[in-house]
Formats: sequence, C-alpha cells, structure tokens
Amino acid sequence: MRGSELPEVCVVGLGYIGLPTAAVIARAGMKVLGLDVSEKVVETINRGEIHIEEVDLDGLVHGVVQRGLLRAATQIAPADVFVIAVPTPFAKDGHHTPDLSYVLAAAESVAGVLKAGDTIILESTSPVGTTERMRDLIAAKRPDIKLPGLCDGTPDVAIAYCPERVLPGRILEELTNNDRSIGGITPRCARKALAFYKRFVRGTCVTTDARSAEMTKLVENAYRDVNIAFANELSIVSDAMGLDVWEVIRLANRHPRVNILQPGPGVGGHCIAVDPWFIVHGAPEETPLIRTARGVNDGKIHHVIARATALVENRPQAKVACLGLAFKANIDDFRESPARLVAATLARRFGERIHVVEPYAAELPIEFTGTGAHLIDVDTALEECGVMIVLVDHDVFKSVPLAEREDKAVYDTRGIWPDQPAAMDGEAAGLRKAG
Ligand code: SAJ
Repeated sequence: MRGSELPEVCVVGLGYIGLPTAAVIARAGMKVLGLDVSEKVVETINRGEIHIEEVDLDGLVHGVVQRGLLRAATQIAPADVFVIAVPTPFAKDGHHTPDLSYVLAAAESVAGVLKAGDTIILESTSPVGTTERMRDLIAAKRPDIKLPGLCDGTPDVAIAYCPERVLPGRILEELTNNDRSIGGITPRCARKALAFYKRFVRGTCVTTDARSAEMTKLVENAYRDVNIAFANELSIVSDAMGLDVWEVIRLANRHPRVNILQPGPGVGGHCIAVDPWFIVHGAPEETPLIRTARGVNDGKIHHVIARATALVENRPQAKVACLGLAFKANIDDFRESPARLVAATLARRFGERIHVVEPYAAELPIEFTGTGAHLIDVDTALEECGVMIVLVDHDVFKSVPLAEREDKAVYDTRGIWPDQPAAMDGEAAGLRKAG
C-alpha cells in the first residue's frame, strides 16, 4: 500500500467497541473486514443488521454493509491495518487477574497473515506491558518479520496501543470527536498509527509510547472510580448524620475548584469497576487508594440493599417498585449492574411484593426466575406500588411529577426526585434523602 492509498483494515472483535469502530472506519471509505468468533454475529452484520444497541449504529452499519465497505467473517484475511478490540475480562481465579487470552489469541491469528508494511493496533483495555507481550508473541510466531524494538534498522511492521474512551450511548459521536492517545512501541510505530486514526478521528491525536498509553486508559477509569467512591462515601456519611447528600454536594460544587460526582447504588458496567484492578494487579503495594475506592463502591451496593430492605420490611402491606435494572441511565445494558443486583436480592427476600420497572427490558433476567417478582411498566407501578426504590436515573423516571408519587415511600439512590417528601415512618425516616 502506498501512503496515498486507503488501507484495507481488519477489526478483530465486533462487540461494543469493535463494531462501531469498524463501521466508522468503513464510513471514511476504507474497506473493512470485521472478525468475530460468533457465526450468529457475523451473519447478522452481513445482513446489514446489528446485535448490540447503540444510538444510530443500525443505520450506519446497514449503510456501510450495503456499500460493500464492511464485511464480517470468522476467519482472518490479510489487511494493511489490524485493529484488535477484544475483551480483557478477569481470569476466573478470584484475584482480579487480567485475562489476556483473547488479546493474545487475536495477536496470534494476525501473526498468521502479517506482511511487511502492516500496522497492528491494540485497542482493548489492557495492563501495562500487554502491547509488548503481543509483539513478543508475534515475534515467536513470525521470525521472518522484523518487529519494532527487537531489530536493528527499520522494522517491517508497526505496533501501537490506542485505547478507546467512548461512552456507551454516545459511542459514534465520541469515536469521532474524542481526543486519542496513540502509543507506539517506537515513535515510528506511533506515527504510522497516527496517520491511520487521522483518517476518521476529528479529535486531537496525541502520540506517546505504548506503556504510557496503556496506563492512561486505566488511569482514566480509576480516576472516575475514585471520585465516584468519594461521592458514595459521602452518601453513607450523610445517611449516618441525617444529612441530604445531594444538597451537600450541590452546595460544595459551587466552589470554583470542587466538582464532586454523584452517588448511586454502586458502580456498574465492564470498565470502571474492572480497569482499576489492572493497576492494582500490576502494583499491589503502591495502590491503597485505588483498591479502597473499589471496596467503597462495591460496599455501597450492600448499603443500598440494607436500607431498601428496612424500608420494604417497614411497609409490609405495600407493593414495591424497583425502578431500573441497567448499569446507568438510558441504556439497555444490564451486565454488571448494581441496580440489577439490588432488585434481584430484594426479589429473593420479598418475592411477589417486588415489581421491577425497566423500560429497556422485555423480560426479567434469569436470576429473577422463581422469585415471584414481576416486570411492570411505570404507570402500573405508580398506580399500584406504595414503595418505590429508584435504582437508575432513566429519563422516563425523572419525568414523573411529584403529584404522582408524593404519597409513596421513596428510596431514591440516584437523587432524581429532590422534591419528594421524606418517608415519615420511623426506620425509613430520611430515606428519600439517602444517597
Ligand atoms: N456513576 C455514578 N456516579 C457518577 C457517574 C457514574 O454512580 O457520578 C456510575 C454509573 O451509574 C455506572 C458507572 O458509574 O454504574 C459507570 O458509568 P460511567 O458513565 O461513569 O462510565 P462507563 O462505564 O459507561 O464508561 C466509562 C467511561 N470512562 C470515563 O468516563 C473515564 C468511558 O469514557 C470509557 O470509554 C469506558 O468507561 C470504557 O470503555 O472504558
């Protein structure tokens, strides 16, 4: 491929990051082969349809598949640029050890078709040193190719780490507009990757080395986790002191250099509750703050379960509505969701008294089976339930006016109803204000 020609691109992994990334690259005119291990995913995409929910993604994928720019397959083929966007979960050892098997398997298959002039980019969130490990694996498989950092003279291929930092629900917009960190194994690798991202990213692309870029991604999510932990700890302190945490935060945030985040029922999703552990795993002795923040945010879930349980026990005749299962507002992603854990625990404890309202769910998740809990809509909940536990700040819940809920006993873990009168009964007193 000459510098002026558009590269052919292979995106390995067609999940929440890989598929939107593949579609955005294709939209820029490059021919993209998307790889996934699932035949079903591949067939869906080749029909011009999608297997995940993301704003505007369906139309984009449909368009680029129709124009012949995006094609999915289960088998790798030669390309000029390989973008690896596969999961990096925890290993099942109970110690929050990063499982790099998907990344290394992807690198191994890329090695099989690699040729001089290619660029390999890792986007998966990864512990520091992973890009070099990937390079070493490729070196072992392809001794015929000169790899960056391992050879004299100009290497045959470029290898870089370029983390995504998009927010679910805003992925397409953020893929294009966010700034990117582009970490090359060598400066030349960074320049090659930079030229590629420049073709479809409008945000500023900043080059660095691979290890710094790996750490940057982990730091971004650990920063947010630590700051949410601060808000969650404040909410627990406020509960103990009978204070309204939302009022305290609102006032403190009027200080020009204070910006406290929002308490909630805990931290969910697959990034913020996971990535800090990758730092802790790499430097266990040096990370007391990051480790403690994880503990505070996980502990908040149990605090919410205890307070919700007290409220439900205190109103033995009332039907209970748990508002929301998603891990955050206005999305249909229920994986690793504290709201789901709280609602399922209450369903196991209180059975058919528990009603779940989740406009993004067609049915209750598997763990509710046999509990007697029901999935209902928000109107029915407002008509029939005397107790409301707000777990997710979906817009549809926020918009419920006071007149429809003033007679309810409410535990609002997201602070969406600041005008709600406090629940008056003994044990539950102050729950409305609790974070
Ligand atoms: N949350 C709070 N209080 C807050 C903010 C969030 O309790 O003030 C909770 C949410 O309810 C949710 C969890 O934290 O349960 C995570 O939500 P989020 O919106 O903070 O983040 P994610 O997981 O959707 O996406 C994050 C983003 N990282 C940062 O903002 C630093 C995103 O930019 C990353 O690309 C993404 O992780 C990722 O893929 O790593």
